Amino acid sequence: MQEYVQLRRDGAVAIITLDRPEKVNALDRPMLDRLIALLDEVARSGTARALLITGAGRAFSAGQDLADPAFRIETNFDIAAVIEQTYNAIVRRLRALPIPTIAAVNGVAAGAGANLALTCDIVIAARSASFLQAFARIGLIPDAGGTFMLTRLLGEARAKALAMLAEPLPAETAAQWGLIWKVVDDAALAGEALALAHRLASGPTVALALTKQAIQAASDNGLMAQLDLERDLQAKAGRTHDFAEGIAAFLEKRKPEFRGA
Ligand code: LHQ
Repeated sequence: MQEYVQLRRDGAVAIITLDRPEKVNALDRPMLDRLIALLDEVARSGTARALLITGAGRAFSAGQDLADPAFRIETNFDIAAVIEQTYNAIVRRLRALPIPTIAAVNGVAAGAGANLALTCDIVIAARSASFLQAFARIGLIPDAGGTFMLTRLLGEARAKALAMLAEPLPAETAAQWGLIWKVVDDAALAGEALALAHRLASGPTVALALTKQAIQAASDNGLMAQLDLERDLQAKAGRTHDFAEGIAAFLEKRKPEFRGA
């Protein structure tokens, strides 16, 4: 059976490709289930030190496959259950994964496809890419964490307009607005994203995981709680080999060799 989501390894980098280009990588239930299984595999392996997610062909993902037989309005399917079992499960995994996640947005990212990209820690996009909160076009609200990410990253004014108007946001504007990390020329995207993933994969993995945890917690915490958390997580970082290596390398004026522990 053809798999529409692929996982491969490039050294310490795990690469997940949404690979259904003829349907602009629209996500049907088997793809979503496989994506969950692959995220679990990456987490379980314990050897991947960065995860790169991208799309095959001209799009990143068109979001939910609206033609999926498992998604038929007339069967009165349980939309809440579907969301919990698929998109919410994916967002929870991406946020909890203790390695940096990078989305390389190669083309349009629509609906839940956009919001899965925005859930990644670092989003790098091709200049021709765009982000489309398509939900209002079909009478839905942004899901897959969209209302959270848009509001936290952009503020209510832009979040509401993007969600209610459902107009595509060009990648360059997304970068100017702080929705994503950066834009590169289309031809450079794959190379730059992989280089970024390798750079992160050779970093102090434990410190990066703790950084991710602290920054995500900052959305919910006040300053006092965040100071407590930073203290506790820094204590953990301070017990790693990579911290000792980082200090030694600095004093010896050489590049550190982090081993991710
Ligand atoms: C598609 C799709 C698609 C199926 C293109 N489905 N076939 C979660 C769970 C529970 C409830 C519901 O919601 C969710 C989350 C969601 O994600 S809801 C939002 C779903 N996504 C959309 O509404 C986006 C729909 N797609 C589009 O707006 C456009 O296709 C975009 C802007 C993504 C790309 O436009 P184009 O570059 O012009 O490509 P196209 O429209 O020609 O699409 C190419 C083919 O892919 C075409 O098939 P065909 O057989 O005619 O060549 C499309 O029908 C198919 N396709 N999106 N979501």
